[in-house]
Amino acid sequence: MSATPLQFAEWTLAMQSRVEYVLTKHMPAETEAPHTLHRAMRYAVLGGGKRVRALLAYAAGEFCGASADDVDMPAAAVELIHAFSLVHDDMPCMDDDDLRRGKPSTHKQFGDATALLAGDALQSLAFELISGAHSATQPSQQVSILHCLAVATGSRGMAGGQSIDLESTGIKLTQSQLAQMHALKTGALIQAAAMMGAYSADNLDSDKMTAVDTFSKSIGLAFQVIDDILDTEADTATLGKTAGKDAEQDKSTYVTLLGLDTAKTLAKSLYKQAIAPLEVYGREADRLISLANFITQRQF
Ligand code: GRG
Repeated sequence: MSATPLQFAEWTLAMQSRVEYVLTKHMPAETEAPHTLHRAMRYAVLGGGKRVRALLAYAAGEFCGASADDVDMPAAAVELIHAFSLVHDDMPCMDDDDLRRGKPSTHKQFGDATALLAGDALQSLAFELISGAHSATQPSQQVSILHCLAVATGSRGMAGGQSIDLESTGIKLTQSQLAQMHALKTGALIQAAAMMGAYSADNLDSDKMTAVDTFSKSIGLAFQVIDDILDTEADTATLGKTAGKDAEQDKSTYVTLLGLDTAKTLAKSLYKQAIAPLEVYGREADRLISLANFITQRQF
C-alpha cells in the first residue's frame, strides 16, 4: 500500500508502463490492414499522456480488492475513449488544435477523414477489450463496466458535455452551469474510470463503492478546475497542447468566472471534498488520496 511520495511515484510509473504495455499489445498492429487507420490509432494513443484515468481505475480497483490483472482491460479501455475524445476534440470542427501531447494532432498528421475514423475505431476498440476474451472479470462485472463506460461516453456524459460546450462559446455561464458542463465533458469519464476499477473487484463492498463514487465526482471537477488554471498559467511547451486556448475561443472557464486565486481555492476545496469519504479507511485509501494530490498539484 502506498505510504510515502516515493512509493506513490514508483507505483505511478509502474502503472503507466503497465497500461502502455496492455494498449500496445491489444491495439491492432501497424502491419495489419488497413495500415493507415491502424497507424493513426496507435499514433493517437501510444507514447503520450499522463494516463490519469488508467491510474484512477487501478487505484480504485486496488482499494476495492481487485488485482491489477482484473483492471487491465477497463484501464486500457478508458484511455482509448479518452484518446478518441482528444482526436475528435482537436479537429477543425471542434476545438481546432494542431498540437496534442507535444506532437501534431492526429488530423494534422493523417488528415481529417482518417482522424475521424481513428476516433470512431478507438471507441469501438474500448468496448471490444472489455467484452473480449482477455477480460479478467466475470460476465456480470463486464456488463457493469461496459454500461458505466457507455453512459459516461455518450450524450448523457462526455459527448453531451462537449455539445453544451459548443453551444456556450461566447456566452457567460454561471458557476453552476459551468460545473454541470464539466461534470459531463470531463468529469463523467474520470468518474467512470474509478468506478470501472471498483466494478472489477469480486464481492464489491457497497460502502467502498459509494466512497469511490463520491471521491471520483469531486476529483473529476477538480481536474477540470486545474485544467482551466493551467490553460492560463502554463506555457505550450509544458502542456504539450496550445496554452491560452480558452481565452482565445472566448470560453467560460473557472478562471474567467472566479479569477485565478478563487479558482485555486475551489480546487483545494474540491480536493478536500474528494478525500473526505476515504479518510475513514486509513492506509487502505492512501493510493487514492495520493492520486488526488497528483491530480490537483499537476503542472501539465
Ligand atoms: C462523440 C462521444 C463523443 C465524444 C467526442 C470531442 C468530444 C466529444 C469531447 C471532448 C472531451 C474532452 C476533450 C474533454 C477535455 C478533457 C481534458 C481536460 C483533456 C486533457 O486530459 P489530460 O490532461 O490529457 O488527462 P493527457 O494527454 O495527459 O491524457
